Amino acid sequence: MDPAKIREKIGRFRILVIGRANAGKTTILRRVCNTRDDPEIYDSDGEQIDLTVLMASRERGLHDIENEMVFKNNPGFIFHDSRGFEAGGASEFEKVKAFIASRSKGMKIKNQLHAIWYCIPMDEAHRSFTASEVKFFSV
Ligand SMILES: Nc1nc2c(ncn2[C@@H]2O[C@H](COP(=O)(O)OP(=O)(O)OP(=O)(O)O)[C@@H](O)[C@H]2O)c(=O)[nH]1
Ligand SMILES: [Mg+2]
Repeated sequence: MDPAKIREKIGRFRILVIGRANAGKTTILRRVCNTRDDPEIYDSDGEQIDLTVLMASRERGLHDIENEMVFKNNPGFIFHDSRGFEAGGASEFEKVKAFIASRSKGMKIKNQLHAIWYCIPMDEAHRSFTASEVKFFSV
């Protein structure tokens, strides 16, 4: 299929970003989207989540993998943010796996994941992947 047609069908490019807390995920996304703004967060029903609310809700809003993160100046990209597997251990890993599986089942290409970015801070790049991460890549 013609790439321009695929682009038309996809509408917005959907990317899952995985990396431990403080890995620099949001910084990279800002750079990619060429903005200094904070992202806007939408739940899976498309309702905007108010990030001026309590800190605990803000944390949940920003790091719930189901939520969509969009920078206002660059709405062509939708990001799903996961804190990687250190933050929640096995349960976070299962959540990410389930999310990827459910997104791959959808018939509509616009709801599928178009890319997965795994962020590894360069000062940790020498660390080899753990068994669970290797398993993740083979799913
Ligand atoms: N030295 C250095 N610091 C960075 C780099 N990228 C980001 N930082 C800093 O690292 C801190 C965390 O960056 P974020 O982009 O918020 O990281 P994050 O992965 O989104 O963090 P969480 O959302 O909490 O999981 C910030 O203080 C950034 O300024 C980098 O390439 N080098
Ligand atoms: Mg972040």
